[in-house]
Amino acid sequence: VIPGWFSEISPMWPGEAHSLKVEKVLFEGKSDYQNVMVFQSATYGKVLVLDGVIQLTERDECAYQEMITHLPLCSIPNPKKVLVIGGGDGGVLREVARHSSVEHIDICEIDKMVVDVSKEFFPDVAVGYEDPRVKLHIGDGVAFLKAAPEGTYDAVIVDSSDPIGPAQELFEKPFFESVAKALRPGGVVCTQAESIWLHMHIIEDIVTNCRQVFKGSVNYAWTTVPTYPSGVIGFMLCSTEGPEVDFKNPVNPIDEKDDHEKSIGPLKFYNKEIHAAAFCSVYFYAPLVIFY
Ligand code: AAT
Repeated sequence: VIPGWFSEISPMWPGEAHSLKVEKVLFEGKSDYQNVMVFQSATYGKVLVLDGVIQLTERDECAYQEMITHLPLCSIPNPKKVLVIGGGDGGVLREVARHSSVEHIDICEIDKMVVDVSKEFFPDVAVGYEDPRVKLHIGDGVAFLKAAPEGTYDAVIVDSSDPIGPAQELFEKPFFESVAKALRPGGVVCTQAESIWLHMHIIEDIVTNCRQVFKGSVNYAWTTVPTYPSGVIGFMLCSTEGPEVDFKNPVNPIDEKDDHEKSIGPLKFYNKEIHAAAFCSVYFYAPLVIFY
């Protein structure tokens, strides 16, 4: 550990630790679920850390939040009802709000401290909560989905932390079964699905489970986020049986004319080329071929 630097050390990425220079620690707290920390970094703006793991930085959060949201929502026409699991910082809400067709957004975040801290330290992210379509539920996403009425949502976005800690069940088969039930026919889910460089075993399990549960399409996409472990993060995109969803060819572009009125600023990362590119396979890394 280098004094004055934050190093992200975890058994989920043994033998490596990305480090950021700390200018100032702004918040440290312990919620019922996890340790919560915010610091000002020298080069990535403010950083939100849960149990020692970086959840977002001001500089590169756009790459993650835009991709996890627009990969599913731009793949179906007229999404109306959207559910976000996790994502208490509000960044995914901000991105969902760009879609004018959306009428209602439920979010179920387990930890109220994440919501409060984001509102205090990350106003450009928590701005997502200002949209009147948003309804916040504080609770466990697993229980929320079990109780959700069948066939309700057009899209479910699982913006979850890593599977060590409160998010563990969000990576397991019973959870995917509840997601499938809560979706309408031809509805879509996008889940945070870890790194192709570090977590092939986790990804393989997710793919196996999703192939059994989701009877529409099952695809893996990935993008770059420099402050996530290995600088890469992936997403599992699946649809339920119903109108066919071709994730690689987005049918529902974002009308950026609307963004100004919603005061959420322009897109910084997502566009339709990067959407299609996110699904390309990495042939030099043999195990990835299983996806195609
Ligand atoms: N938006 C980018 C940051 C995240 S946030 C992940 C969120 O999931 C956290 O706020 C955490 O409190 C919440 N969470 C964890 N478990 C549950 C649960 N069971 N139900 C509801 N919410 C939950 C993602 C960071 C990815 C990190 C990659 N290394």
